[in-house]
Amino acid sequence: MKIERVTLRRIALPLVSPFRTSLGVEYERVALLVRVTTSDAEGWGECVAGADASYSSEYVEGAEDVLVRHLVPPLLAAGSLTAHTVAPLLAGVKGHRMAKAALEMAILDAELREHGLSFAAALGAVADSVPSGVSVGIMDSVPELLDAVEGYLERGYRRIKLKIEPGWDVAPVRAVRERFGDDLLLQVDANAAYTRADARHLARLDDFALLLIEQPLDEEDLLGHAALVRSLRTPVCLDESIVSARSAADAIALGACQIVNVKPGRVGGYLEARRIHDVCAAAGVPVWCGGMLETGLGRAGNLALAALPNFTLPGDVSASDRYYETDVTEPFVLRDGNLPVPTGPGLGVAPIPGVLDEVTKSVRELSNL
Ligand code: OSB
Ligand code: MG
Repeated sequence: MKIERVTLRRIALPLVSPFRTSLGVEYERVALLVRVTTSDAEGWGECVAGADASYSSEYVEGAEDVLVRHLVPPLLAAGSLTAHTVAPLLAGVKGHRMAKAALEMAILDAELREHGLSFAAALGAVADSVPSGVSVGIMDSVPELLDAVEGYLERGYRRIKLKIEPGWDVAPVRAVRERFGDDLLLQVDANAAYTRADARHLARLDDFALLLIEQPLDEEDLLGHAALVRSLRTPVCLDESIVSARSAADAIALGACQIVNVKPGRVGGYLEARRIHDVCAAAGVPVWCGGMLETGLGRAGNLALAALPNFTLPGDVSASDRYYETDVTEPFVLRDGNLPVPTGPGLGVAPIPGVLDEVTKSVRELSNL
Protein backbone atom coordinates (compact mmCIF):
# COMPACT_ATOMS: atom_id res chain seq x y z
CA MET A 1 0.00 0.00 0.00
CA LYS A 2 1.33 3.44 -0.90
CA ILE A 3 0.28 6.54 1.03
CA GLU A 4 -0.66 9.35 -1.34
CA ARG A 5 -2.03 11.97 1.03
CA VAL A 6 -2.47 12.59 4.75
CA THR A 7 -5.07 15.08 5.95
CA LEU A 8 -4.93 16.40 9.50
CA ARG A 9 -8.16 17.86 10.78
CA ARG A 10 -8.45 19.56 14.15
CA ILE A 11 -11.95 19.37 15.61
CA ALA A 12 -13.70 20.52 18.80
CA LEU A 13 -16.81 18.74 20.05
CA PRO A 14 -18.78 20.17 22.99
CA LEU A 15 -19.32 17.65 25.82
CA VAL A 16 -22.91 17.12 27.02
CA SER A 17 -21.67 17.89 30.54
CA PRO A 18 -18.34 19.14 31.89
CA PHE A 19 -15.90 16.32 32.76
CA ARG A 20 -13.87 17.06 35.90
CA THR A 21 -10.93 14.93 37.03
CA SER A 22 -8.01 15.49 39.38
CA LEU A 23 -6.25 16.92 36.30
CA GLY A 24 -8.80 19.68 35.53
CA VAL A 25 -12.16 20.27 33.85
CA GLU A 26 -13.00 19.71 30.19
CA TYR A 27 -15.99 21.37 28.50
CA GLU A 28 -15.23 20.21 25.00
CA ARG A 29 -13.12 17.54 23.42
CA VAL A 30 -10.51 18.75 21.01
CA ALA A 31 -9.17 16.02 18.78
CA LEU A 32 -6.95 15.61 15.80
CA LEU A 33 -8.36 13.36 13.11
CA VAL A 34 -6.04 11.81 10.55
CA ARG A 35 -7.22 10.73 7.12
CA VAL A 36 -4.89 8.65 5.00
CA THR A 37 -5.53 8.29 1.28
CA THR A 38 -4.01 5.49 -0.80
CA SER A 39 -4.65 4.65 -4.43
CA ASP A 40 -7.37 2.17 -3.43
CA ALA A 41 -8.73 3.21 -0.07
CA GLU A 42 -8.93 5.80 2.65
CA GLY A 43 -8.63 5.32 6.39
CA TRP A 44 -9.31 7.31 9.52
CA GLY A 45 -7.38 7.73 12.75
CA GLU A 46 -8.03 9.71 15.91
CA CYS A 47 -5.34 11.24 18.07
CA VAL A 48 -6.32 11.20 21.76
CA ALA A 49 -3.92 13.95 22.84
CA GLY A 50 -5.87 16.54 24.84
CA ALA A 51 -5.96 20.32 24.82
CA ASP A 52 -3.28 20.46 27.53
CA ALA A 53 -0.44 18.23 28.70
CA SER A 54 -2.06 17.26 32.03
CA TYR A 55 -2.76 13.57 31.37
CA SER A 56 0.42 12.93 29.40
CA SER A 57 3.21 15.04 27.91
CA GLU A 58 1.38 15.04 24.59
CA TYR A 59 -1.15 17.73 23.62
CA VAL A 60 -3.03 18.38 20.43
CA GLU A 61 -0.90 21.13 18.84
CA GLY A 62 2.26 19.23 19.73
CA ALA A 63 0.87 16.07 18.16
CA GLU A 64 0.00 17.95 14.97
CA ASP A 65 3.45 19.51 14.84
CA VAL A 66 5.33 16.23 15.23
CA LEU A 67 3.08 14.59 12.64
CA VAL A 68 3.77 17.35 10.12
CA ARG A 69 7.51 17.59 10.73
CA HIS A 70 8.62 14.10 11.69
CA LEU A 71 6.02 11.35 11.34
CA VAL A 72 4.13 11.87 8.08
CA PRO A 73 7.12 12.70 5.79
CA PRO A 74 8.89 9.32 6.19
CA LEU A 75 5.63 7.51 5.47
CA LEU A 76 4.96 9.58 2.36
CA ALA A 77 8.53 8.87 1.27
CA ALA A 78 8.31 5.14 1.98
CA GLY A 79 7.50 2.93 -0.95
CA SER A 80 4.96 0.34 -0.05
CA LEU A 81 3.99 -0.08 3.59
CA THR A 82 1.49 -1.82 5.86
CA ALA A 83 0.18 -0.92 9.31
CA HIS A 84 2.74 -3.34 10.79
CA THR A 85 5.65 -1.46 9.22
CA VAL A 86 4.56 1.94 10.56
CA ALA A 87 6.08 1.58 14.06
CA PRO A 88 9.47 0.33 12.73
CA LEU A 89 9.52 3.16 10.14
CA LEU A 90 8.89 5.72 12.90
CA ALA A 91 11.17 4.18 15.54
CA GLY A 92 13.73 6.97 15.03
CA VAL A 93 11.28 9.43 16.59
CA LYS A 94 11.20 8.98 20.37
CA GLY A 95 7.92 9.01 22.22
CA HIS A 96 4.92 10.84 20.73
CA ARG A 97 2.89 7.67 21.05
CA MET A 98 -0.50 9.37 20.70
CA ALA A 99 0.55 11.00 17.43
CA LYS A 100 2.01 7.72 16.13
CA ALA A 101 -1.09 5.80 17.23
CA ALA A 102 -3.39 8.06 15.19
CA LEU A 103 -1.32 7.62 12.05
CA GLU A 104 -1.04 3.85 12.45
CA MET A 105 -4.79 3.64 13.13
CA ALA A 106 -5.60 5.47 9.88
CA ILE A 107 -3.25 3.22 7.90
CA LEU A 108 -4.65 0.08 9.53
CA ASP A 109 -8.17 1.29 8.70
CA ALA A 110 -7.24 1.88 5.04
CA GLU A 111 -5.48 -1.48 4.79
CA LEU A 112 -8.35 -3.42 6.35
CA ARG A 113 -10.96 -1.62 4.22
CA GLU A 114 -8.98 -2.61 1.17
CA HIS A 115 -9.06 -6.25 2.32
CA GLY A 116 -12.67 -6.17 3.52
CA LEU A 117 -11.61 -7.15 7.05
CA SER A 118 -12.87 -5.54 10.27
CA PHE A 119 -10.69 -4.23 13.13
CA ALA A 120 -12.34 -6.87 15.32
CA ALA A 121 -11.37 -9.73 13.00
CA ALA A 122 -7.84 -8.37 12.51
CA LEU A 123 -7.21 -7.92 16.24
CA GLY A 124 -8.67 -11.28 17.26
CA ALA A 125 -12.00 -10.32 18.81
CA VAL A 126 -14.11 -13.13 20.27
CA ALA A 127 -17.31 -11.23 21.13
CA ASP A 128 -19.84 -9.31 19.06
CA SER A 129 -20.81 -6.89 21.82
CA VAL A 130 -19.08 -5.66 24.97
CA PRO A 131 -20.41 -4.56 28.37
CA SER A 132 -20.19 -0.83 28.79
CA GLY A 133 -18.97 1.08 31.82
CA VAL A 134 -19.00 4.81 32.46
CA SER A 135 -16.44 7.17 33.95
CA VAL A 136 -18.12 9.71 36.24
CA GLY A 137 -16.36 13.01 36.87
CA ILE A 138 -15.84 14.86 40.14
CA MET A 139 -18.96 16.85 41.08
CA ASP A 140 -19.68 19.83 43.31
CA SER A 141 -21.63 17.74 45.83
CA VAL A 142 -22.44 14.15 46.78
CA PRO A 143 -26.20 14.51 45.97
CA GLU A 144 -25.27 15.73 42.49
CA LEU A 145 -23.00 12.69 42.06
CA LEU A 146 -25.73 10.29 43.23
CA ASP A 147 -28.13 11.78 40.67
CA ALA A 148 -25.56 11.38 37.90
CA VAL A 149 -24.80 7.75 38.84
CA GLU A 150 -28.51 6.97 39.07
CA GLY A 151 -29.02 8.38 35.57
CA TYR A 152 -26.27 6.18 34.14
CA LEU A 153 -27.57 3.07 35.91
CA GLU A 154 -31.07 3.75 34.56
CA ARG A 155 -29.59 3.82 31.07
CA GLY A 156 -28.10 0.40 31.71
CA TYR A 157 -24.38 0.99 32.26
CA ARG A 158 -22.81 -2.11 33.77
CA ARG A 159 -20.08 -0.52 35.83
CA ILE A 160 -19.39 2.84 37.43
CA LYS A 161 -15.97 4.46 37.71
CA LEU A 162 -15.70 7.45 40.02
CA LYS A 163 -12.97 10.00 39.49
CA ILE A 164 -11.33 10.77 42.84
CA GLU A 165 -8.80 13.21 44.28
CA PRO A 166 -7.76 14.22 47.81
CA GLY A 167 -10.93 15.67 49.40
CA TRP A 168 -13.23 13.72 47.03
CA ASP A 169 -12.68 10.05 47.73
CA VAL A 170 -13.99 8.17 50.79
CA ALA A 171 -17.23 10.18 51.16
CA PRO A 172 -18.44 9.92 47.54
CA VAL A 173 -17.42 6.24 47.34
CA ARG A 174 -19.26 5.44 50.58
CA ALA A 175 -22.35 7.36 49.41
CA VAL A 176 -22.49 5.55 46.07
CA ARG A 177 -21.92 2.14 47.67
CA GLU A 178 -24.62 2.76 50.31
CA ARG A 179 -27.14 4.11 47.84
CA PHE A 180 -26.74 1.54 45.05
CA GLY A 181 -25.80 -1.57 47.04
CA ASP A 182 -23.15 -4.25 47.09
CA ASP A 183 -23.92 -5.64 43.62
CA LEU A 184 -22.87 -2.46 41.82
CA LEU A 185 -19.57 -2.91 39.98
CA LEU A 186 -17.66 0.12 41.27
CA GLN A 187 -14.10 1.36 40.80
CA VAL A 188 -12.16 4.60 41.20
CA ASP A 189 -9.58 6.54 39.17
CA ALA A 190 -7.20 9.04 40.81
CA ASN A 191 -5.21 10.13 37.73
CA ALA A 192 -2.03 10.20 39.83
CA ALA A 193 -3.42 12.61 42.44
CA TYR A 194 -1.92 10.88 45.52
CA THR A 195 1.55 10.24 46.94
CA ARG A 196 3.14 7.35 48.79
CA ALA A 197 2.35 9.19 52.04
CA ASP A 198 -1.38 8.67 51.34
CA ALA A 199 -1.21 4.86 51.62
CA ARG A 200 -3.08 4.71 54.93
CA HIS A 201 -5.74 7.08 53.69
CA LEU A 202 -6.25 5.05 50.49
CA ALA A 203 -6.62 1.90 52.61
CA ARG A 204 -9.91 3.40 53.86
CA LEU A 205 -11.31 2.61 50.41
CA ASP A 206 -10.77 -1.10 51.17
CA ASP A 207 -14.13 -1.12 53.01
CA PHE A 208 -16.12 -0.58 49.81
CA ALA A 209 -15.34 -3.71 47.76
CA LEU A 210 -14.02 -1.75 44.79
CA LEU A 211 -13.05 -3.63 41.64
CA LEU A 212 -9.86 -1.60 41.53
CA ILE A 213 -8.14 1.71 42.16
CA GLU A 214 -6.68 3.18 38.97
CA GLN A 215 -3.38 5.07 38.88
CA PRO A 216 -3.27 6.44 42.43
CA LEU A 217 0.36 7.66 42.13
CA ASP A 218 2.63 9.43 39.65
CA GLU A 219 3.08 7.66 36.34
CA GLU A 220 6.79 7.06 37.01
CA ASP A 221 6.29 5.73 40.55
CA LEU A 222 6.19 2.00 39.88
CA LEU A 223 7.82 1.12 43.21
CA GLY A 224 5.25 3.25 45.03
CA HIS A 225 2.49 1.35 43.27
CA ALA A 226 4.17 -1.94 44.21
CA ALA A 227 4.13 -0.83 47.86
CA LEU A 228 0.41 0.01 47.53
CA VAL A 229 -0.29 -3.42 46.04
CA ARG A 230 1.19 -4.88 49.22
CA SER A 231 -0.67 -2.56 51.60
CA LEU A 232 -4.16 -2.30 50.02
CA ARG A 233 -6.83 -4.97 49.67
CA THR A 234 -8.28 -3.05 46.72
CA PRO A 235 -6.56 -4.23 43.50
CA VAL A 236 -4.26 -1.63 41.91
CA CYS A 237 -4.70 -0.89 38.19
CA LEU A 238 -2.30 1.20 36.10
CA ASP A 239 -3.27 3.61 33.33
CA GLU A 240 -0.76 6.45 32.76
CA SER A 241 2.24 4.25 33.73
CA ILE A 242 1.61 1.71 30.96
CA VAL A 243 3.00 3.08 27.71
CA SER A 244 4.10 -0.13 25.95
CA ALA A 245 4.03 -3.91 26.18
CA ARG A 246 7.47 -3.71 27.76
CA SER A 247 6.33 -1.31 30.47
CA ALA A 248 3.32 -3.55 31.14
CA ALA A 249 5.58 -6.59 31.50
CA ASP A 250 7.91 -4.62 33.80
CA ALA A 251 5.06 -3.31 35.97
CA ILE A 252 3.73 -6.83 36.38
CA ALA A 253 7.21 -8.22 37.18
CA LEU A 254 7.66 -5.50 39.82
CA GLY A 255 4.30 -6.28 41.38
CA ALA A 256 3.15 -2.71 40.65
CA CYS A 257 -0.34 -3.65 39.42
CA GLN A 258 -2.87 -6.46 39.43
CA ILE A 259 -4.97 -5.11 36.53
CA VAL A 260 -4.11 -3.04 33.44
CA ASN A 261 -6.10 -0.32 31.66
CA VAL A 262 -5.31 -0.51 27.93
CA LYS A 263 -5.68 2.66 25.84
CA PRO A 264 -4.49 2.32 22.25
CA GLY A 265 -3.62 6.02 21.99
CA ARG A 266 -1.44 6.02 25.10
CA VAL A 267 0.61 3.01 23.97
CA GLY A 268 1.27 3.94 20.34
CA GLY A 269 -1.60 2.17 18.62
CA TYR A 270 -3.90 -0.82 18.34
CA LEU A 271 -1.10 -3.23 17.43
CA GLU A 272 0.85 -2.43 20.61
CA ALA A 273 -2.42 -2.49 22.58
CA ARG A 274 -2.97 -6.05 21.41
CA ARG A 275 0.57 -6.96 22.52
CA ILE A 276 -0.25 -5.57 25.98
CA HIS A 277 -3.38 -7.71 25.99
CA ASP A 278 -1.22 -10.75 25.17
CA VAL A 279 1.49 -9.97 27.74
CA CYS A 280 -1.13 -9.51 30.46
CA ALA A 281 -3.04 -12.64 29.43
CA ALA A 282 0.16 -14.68 29.66
CA ALA A 283 0.78 -13.29 33.17
CA GLY A 284 -2.81 -13.90 34.31
CA VAL A 285 -3.45 -10.15 34.63
CA PRO A 286 -6.94 -9.01 33.51
CA VAL A 287 -7.23 -5.93 31.30
CA TRP A 288 -9.98 -3.50 30.36
CA CYS A 289 -10.29 -0.86 27.67
CA GLY A 290 -9.85 2.72 28.83
CA GLY A 291 -11.21 5.75 27.04
CA MET A 292 -10.10 9.27 26.18
CA LEU A 293 -13.52 10.75 25.39
CA GLU A 294 -13.05 9.53 21.82
CA THR A 295 -15.33 10.36 18.93
CA GLY A 296 -17.10 7.49 17.18
CA LEU A 297 -13.88 6.71 15.29
CA GLY A 298 -11.81 5.89 18.37
CA ARG A 299 -14.86 4.31 20.00
CA ALA A 300 -15.22 1.91 17.04
CA GLY A 301 -11.61 0.77 17.35
CA ASN A 302 -11.84 0.50 21.14
CA LEU A 303 -14.92 -1.71 20.89
CA ALA A 304 -13.04 -4.07 18.57
CA LEU A 305 -10.12 -4.21 21.01
CA ALA A 306 -12.40 -4.68 24.03
CA ALA A 307 -13.81 -7.81 22.36
CA LEU A 308 -10.48 -9.67 22.83
CA PRO A 309 -10.61 -12.54 25.34
CA ASN A 310 -8.55 -11.07 28.21
CA PHE A 311 -10.72 -7.92 28.37
CA THR A 312 -12.63 -9.41 31.27
CA LEU A 313 -13.69 -6.19 33.02
CA PRO A 314 -16.15 -3.65 31.55
CA GLY A 315 -14.33 -0.74 29.91
CA ASP A 316 -14.73 3.03 29.73
CA VAL A 317 -16.29 2.74 26.29
CA SER A 318 -19.66 4.40 26.70
CA ALA A 319 -22.43 5.26 24.24
CA SER A 320 -21.97 8.34 22.04
CA ASP A 321 -24.68 10.27 23.93
CA ARG A 322 -22.73 10.00 27.20
CA TYR A 323 -20.24 12.39 25.61
CA TYR A 324 -21.73 14.24 22.65
CA GLU A 325 -25.02 15.61 21.40
CA THR A 326 -23.85 14.76 17.89
CA ASP A 327 -20.97 12.35 17.33
CA VAL A 328 -18.93 12.62 14.12
CA THR A 329 -19.98 9.07 13.12
CA GLU A 330 -23.33 7.33 13.39
CA PRO A 331 -23.86 7.19 17.15
CA PHE A 332 -23.05 4.12 19.24
CA VAL A 333 -26.17 3.23 21.21
CA LEU A 334 -26.34 1.18 24.43
CA ARG A 335 -28.42 -2.03 24.29
CA ASP A 336 -28.93 -3.92 27.53
CA GLY A 337 -25.78 -2.32 28.88
CA ASN A 338 -23.71 -3.42 25.88
CA LEU A 339 -22.27 -1.74 22.82
CA PRO A 340 -22.00 -3.57 19.49
CA VAL A 341 -18.58 -4.41 18.07
CA PRO A 342 -18.53 -2.96 14.52
CA THR A 343 -18.48 -5.60 11.80
CA GLY A 344 -17.88 -3.62 8.60
CA PRO A 345 -14.49 -3.33 6.88
CA GLY A 346 -11.85 -1.40 8.85
CA LEU A 347 -13.33 0.61 11.71
CA GLY A 348 -16.79 -0.09 10.26
CA VAL A 349 -17.71 3.58 10.67
CA ALA A 350 -16.63 6.84 9.02
CA PRO A 351 -17.25 10.50 9.76
CA ILE A 352 -20.48 12.03 8.48
CA PRO A 353 -19.20 14.82 6.18
CA GLY A 354 -21.71 17.52 7.22
CA VAL A 355 -21.12 16.93 10.93
CA LEU A 356 -17.38 16.83 10.45
CA ASP A 357 -17.34 20.19 8.67
CA GLU A 358 -19.37 21.79 11.45
CA VAL A 359 -16.89 20.85 14.17
CA THR A 360 -13.69 21.40 12.15
CA LYS A 361 -11.29 24.11 13.34
CA SER A 362 -8.48 23.60 10.81
CA VAL A 363 -7.43 21.29 7.99
CA ARG A 364 -3.92 20.55 6.75
CA GLU A 365 -3.04 18.41 3.73
CA LEU A 366 0.31 16.67 3.34
CA SER A 367 1.33 14.90 0.16
CA ASN A 368 4.28 14.25 -2.12
CA LEU A 369 2.67 16.15 -4.97
O1 OSB B 1 -7.84 8.51 33.18
O2 OSB B 1 -9.17 7.22 32.18
C1 OSB B 1 -8.69 8.36 32.33
C2 OSB B 1 -10.53 10.82 30.07
C3 OSB B 1 -9.50 11.63 29.69
C4 OSB B 1 -8.25 11.41 30.21
C5 OSB B 1 -8.02 10.36 31.10
C6 OSB B 1 -9.06 9.51 31.46
C7 OSB B 1 -10.34 9.77 30.96
C8 OSB B 1 -11.51 9.00 31.33
C9 OSB B 1 -12.65 9.01 30.36
O3 OSB B 1 -11.65 8.44 32.39
C10 OSB B 1 -13.09 7.68 29.95
C11 OSB B 1 -14.01 7.74 28.76
O4 OSB B 1 -13.55 8.00 27.62
O5 OSB B 1 -15.20 7.55 28.96
MG1 MG C 1 -7.40 6.65 34.06
